[in-house]
Parts: sequence; C-alpha cells; structure tokens
Amino acid sequence: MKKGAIFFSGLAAAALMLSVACGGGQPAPTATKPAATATPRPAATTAPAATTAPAATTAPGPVTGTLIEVAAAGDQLKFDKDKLSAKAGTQVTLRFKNTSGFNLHNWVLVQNNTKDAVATAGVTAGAANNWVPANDNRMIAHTKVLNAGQTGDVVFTVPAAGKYQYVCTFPGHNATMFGEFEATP
Ligand SMILES: [Cu+2]
Repeated sequence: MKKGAIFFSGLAAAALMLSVACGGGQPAPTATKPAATATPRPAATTAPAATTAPAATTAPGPVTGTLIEVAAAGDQLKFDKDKLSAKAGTQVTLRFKNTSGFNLHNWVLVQNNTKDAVATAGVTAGAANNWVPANDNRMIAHTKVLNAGQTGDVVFTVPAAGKYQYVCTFPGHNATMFGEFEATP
C-alpha cells in the first residue's frame, strides 16, 4: 500500500510537471485574442462603403445632412458667395445652381491654395471627366459640370477643421471663380 501510494503520487507529479512543461495554459489565452479583434473589423469596413453611395447629380435630389447652396453670379465668371462654411465631420449636400444663361460651370472643393493647380490638372482630364482630375488627393468633393440653367448636388463629408478652397475648374474660370470654404471645429 505505502509503496503503491508513493508510486502513484510520483506519477501524478510527473504528469503535472509535463503539463507545465508543455505550457498547457498558453494556447487558451492566445486563442481568445484573435476572436476579440476579428469582430470589430467587419463592422468598421462596412460603414465607409455605405457612405460613398451618393454621387454628384445634374438635378437637385434628396438632401443628406445639411443643405448648402451656392450659385453662379449670373453670367459673371464668379460664384454668388465668396465664403462657405460647415462643421467638420458632418455630412452636407452642396447644391450648386448654374444661373448663367450660357456658361458651363462646376463646383470643386480642394485643399487650401491648390485651386489653380487642380484646375490645370482638370483641363488635362478634359470635358468627359467634368474638368476634374481623377484620384487627385488635393480634391475633396466636386459637382458635375452643369449646363447653363442646371442645378446639381454633391453629398460629401466635411473634412477636418481648417481652411479650404472651392473653385470652378472649367477652363479659364479658376482665376476669378473661387471662394473660401471653412470647416469649423
Ligand atoms: Cu465656371
């Protein structure tokens, strides 16, 4: 009896040492980590896909977020407002009325002090691309080119607080047809 009990406890101790040596406790915590980080990822990636849906139009559509209106100053190569503002991070529907009787115009929101460079790149892009460059990170949002008398919307998220510019990139208009866009905190 005594010998057997010692032998048994010796085996139990050896088994315990083995399980410790194998690090039996380690796989459990590492297995729970990926499960915890995997769940927030799909939720975060589905959100931007849904917000990119609204596109620029050549007719007034439903308003998403705050409506901001701007127009051409009649037949002048100018906007009727030289300053616009909106709260950073909010959604806005910018509605641009081309009140001209004959001029074509667009409304393009760009990084500060880049209006002329973006307009030059827009000329290269051509009429088929609404006189705006493709995939240009200086450009934040833009309407389509609107014919005389047309009204168009573009829905976008206001960028980080700071100063930006808006400009018409139709060839030859950017020198006079622009304004300041302030994203307020
Ligand atoms: Cu114009």
